[in-house]
Amino acid sequence: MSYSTIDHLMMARALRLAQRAAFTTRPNPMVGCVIVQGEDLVGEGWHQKKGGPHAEVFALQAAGDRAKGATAYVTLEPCAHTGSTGPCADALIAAGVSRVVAAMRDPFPQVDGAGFDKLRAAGIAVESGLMEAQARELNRGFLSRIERGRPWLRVKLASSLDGRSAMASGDSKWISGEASRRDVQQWRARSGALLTGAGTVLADDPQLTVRLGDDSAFLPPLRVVLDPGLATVARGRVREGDAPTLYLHAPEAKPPRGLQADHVAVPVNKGRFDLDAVLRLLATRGINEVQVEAGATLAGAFLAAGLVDELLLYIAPVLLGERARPLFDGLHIDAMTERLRLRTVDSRSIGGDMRLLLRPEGT
Ligand code: AOF
Ligand code: ZN
Repeated sequence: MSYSTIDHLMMARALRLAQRAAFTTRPNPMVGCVIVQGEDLVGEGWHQKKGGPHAEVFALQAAGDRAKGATAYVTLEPCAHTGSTGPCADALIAAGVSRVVAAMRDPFPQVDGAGFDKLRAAGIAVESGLMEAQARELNRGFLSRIERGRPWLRVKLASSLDGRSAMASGDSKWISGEASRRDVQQWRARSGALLTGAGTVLADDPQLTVRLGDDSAFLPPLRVVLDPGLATVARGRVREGDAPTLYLHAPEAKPPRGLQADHVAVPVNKGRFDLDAVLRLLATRGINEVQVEAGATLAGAFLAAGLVDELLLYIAPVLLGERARPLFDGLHIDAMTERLRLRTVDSRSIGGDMRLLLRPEGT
């Protein structure tokens, strides 16, 4: 399939529109739509929140009569199902659009090609795959949940230049600078869940809420605490603030009488949480992206289990010395041939720190 410059420009615009809802669409995907008549942009829109109109509906509304004979660019296959709104495929047909260009097929079981089929059956020219890599990147959380049955997993870490994550005492306040800590808030806001361990609750007492520092709208992420014995349910700021909290515990743990907090038992193997089961459980709750903000034990366990999709690493220009804690516990690598390779997806400086976004090879 060959696409024109206009095609590329319009899809790029639709992708940017989609991204406006990064903090608000969950668990739905981010979707943008641009409608073009000849070379004129006649309507555009994006899906803002679950339960609200889809991107195509806003764009068609804006275009009105000018949608007749136009091309619609959509970052995801138009839906074929009646969910919170009527099928977008039907709306595009009714508006008289003559060509639909999608970035990718929607793997959501109720759509999954049925939207394209509807459009084609109505005589509309349908093309899919324009800027697909960018569209997949945008919705990597949603796609992970639908295609793999588990959320996209990001581990956020702050380290010293010598790769240390905390002092031997557990003290880690603060390794990264203020600008880095502000930057983390953006990543929290796009996450469906922020996951930590009981050890971190006791050592750092994080609140795990989103503080963007402006009035941007966001959905508060679910705070998830892995606490085998439910030892922290009565303490910790993770219970405070305007966000839900979920405790995951070992099956044998006895919830204290009158425990109000949401809690679910998860299989534990040899004293360790079945992390795959943890992620599957979160997927059933509509979580697209999980951000782990914990210590070396949990970060190492997720990495050793092969469940990490990306590392968000802030490296501060400080040295903590050899008695400080490593970034990952439990990674036993003896030979160069066993080394865990990562690919640098993005690197930039934030304040005086370096920020790296890394993905294991093959992700
Ligand atoms: C589209 N355009 O803008 C979006 C689509 O909860 P509902 O009823 O809104 O349906 C959500 C599903 O619809 C979602 O899982 C995804 O498959 C699709 N999202 N489709 O045509 C849009 N947001
Ligand atoms: Zn739709």
